[in-house]
Amino acid sequence: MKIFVVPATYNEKDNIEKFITTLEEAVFPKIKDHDMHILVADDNSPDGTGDIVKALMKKYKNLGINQGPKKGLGAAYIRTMGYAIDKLGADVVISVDADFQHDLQKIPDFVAMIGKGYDVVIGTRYSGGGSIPENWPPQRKAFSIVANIFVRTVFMKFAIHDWTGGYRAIRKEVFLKERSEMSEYNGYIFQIAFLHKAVRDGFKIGEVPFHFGDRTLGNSKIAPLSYIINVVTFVIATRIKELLFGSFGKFLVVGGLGFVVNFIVLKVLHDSSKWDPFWANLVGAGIAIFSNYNFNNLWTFKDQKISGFGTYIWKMVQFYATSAFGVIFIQSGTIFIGDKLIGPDILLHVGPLHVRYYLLYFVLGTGLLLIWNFFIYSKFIWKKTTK
Ligand SMILES: Nc1nc2c(ncn2[C@@H]2O[C@H](COP(=O)(O)OP(=O)(O)OP(=O)(O)O)[C@@H](O)[C@H]2O)c(=O)[nH]1
Ligand SMILES: [Mg+2]
Repeated sequence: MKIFVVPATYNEKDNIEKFITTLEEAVFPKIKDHDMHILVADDNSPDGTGDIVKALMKKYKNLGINQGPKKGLGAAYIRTMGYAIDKLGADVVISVDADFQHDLQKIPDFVAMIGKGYDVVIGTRYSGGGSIPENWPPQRKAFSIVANIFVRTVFMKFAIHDWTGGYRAIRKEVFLKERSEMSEYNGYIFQIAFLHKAVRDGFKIGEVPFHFGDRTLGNSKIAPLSYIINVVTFVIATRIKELLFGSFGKFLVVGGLGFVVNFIVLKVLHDSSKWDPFWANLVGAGIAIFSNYNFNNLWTFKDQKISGFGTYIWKMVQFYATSAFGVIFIQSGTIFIGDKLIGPDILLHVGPLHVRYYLLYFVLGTGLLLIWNFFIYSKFIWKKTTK
């Protein structure tokens, strides 16, 4: 494979020469079966980093530089990885910091993992022997750890241990697939956004634990406060969009349709056919659950569509059972508990509105019911099977 190590540089004149010679003299000789290159992603560093690289290019023929205006770390990676893949025939690109915080001796491990069939290999500081610098002040350590736990939890992707790091090997196919969606993530948020899309698209992610060193030369470019704000906003906004436009949003639409079906059947049977409202509603609810089951199967969870008549019937029985359980124990149960503990008849004055408490229990109970149903549907009835 043709592999390009792509260090991002902005004013790294103190580090870049040693960085390149380390790769060329102490790392690449250990990788026998692949064609190794370096393409520096430099944003016209005013300190002359580019000139140092150009001087070294006379000595190392597998060394190149891709320069452009400073638009942030993500933009630099997209530009330079894109150049390596589009113009220079790279099969794999490896992003790495140029300040020696990423242990270069791990590059053979990244390459080996790609060789084993992983599409993206991430360097991880938080699992299996990885670590962050001992001498970091406690608040920086805490932020780094908490930020990763936060991302893993909000995305519900616990198997990935390092979302924010920048040490990664990426197969060309992944880059080409995700590139068009990456243009808005210019800064450090690029790391989280790219990985999130690769995971979403089912690419196989591997991990290489490493010790994250401290910067000893040159200056840090990261602005901690704006970075924290960006991470939180990106992760939460992405998750909400994913839920609303993803399966949770569809589940709500299907449920809303079920509600309408229930209502119409109740009304028709009661008004026109003079049924007792209890029985009319029972039939309406039964038909609504049937409609929910089928629309969820065909639309909400279509990627896990149930097929085969036996499974279809068996899962439908489970669906009716969990729906009934939810209505009886969770929705009605909430009303029951509220009623017993607080009472149904207290009037709440919200501006011109006079709401009785039992209606609040109903709203709360329905909210809990939705969460229960979605949980059971996505984790059991239409459980995702791994590739
Ligand atoms: N091309 C380019 N490189 C950048 C830019 N910002 C940062 N870098 C490089 O990206 C790498 C990571 O940036 P750092 O400033 O080291 O960030 P950090 O590692 O989180 O912070 P420290 O621990 O203080 O070093 C370094 O090699 C930087 O030179 C940018 O806007 N453009
Ligand atoms: Mg650094």
